[in-house]
Amino acid sequence: MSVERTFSMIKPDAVAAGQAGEILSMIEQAGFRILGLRLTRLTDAQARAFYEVHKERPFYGGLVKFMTEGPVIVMALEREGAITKLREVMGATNPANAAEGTVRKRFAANIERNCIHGSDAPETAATELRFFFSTAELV
Ligand code: 3AN
Repeated sequence: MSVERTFSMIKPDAVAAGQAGEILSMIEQAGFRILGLRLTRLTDAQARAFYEVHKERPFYGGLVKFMTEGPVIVMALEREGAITKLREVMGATNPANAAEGTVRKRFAANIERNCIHGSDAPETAATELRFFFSTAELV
């Protein structure tokens, strides 16, 4: 397995509930190095662009509304096999199906308000990292 980078975002539900510290701690304890981290609030246009792949899905409007309701924390992360490992730490999209000890099992309310985002493939990781971070700021 090679060292790779992935993108993650702590979503508005978890930031508002004061769960960001515990989620970050779970990420660090899983061996990730934090290369970049910022609190920001997505605009409607940013949320629409970020989730463009879901634009035909019935939940798209609700998802955009949720993702813009409050601040998020965006992160650039690095470790061996980062993309797969982060998805393990996150747990299944629907928290009802998430394994014990995962972020979504511990904190997520439902399939939409599910606390955390993580890139699902190398191409999306590269695109999503570029969406939020410049190469120069990732050290
Ligand atoms: P993941 O975040 O696990 O990669 P995706 O990419 O299928 O899952 O979905 C992106 C986001 O869209 C999810 N994190 C969740 O907030 C929302 N979402 C996915 N499926 C549904 C659904 N059936 N109903 C409502 N929201 C959904």
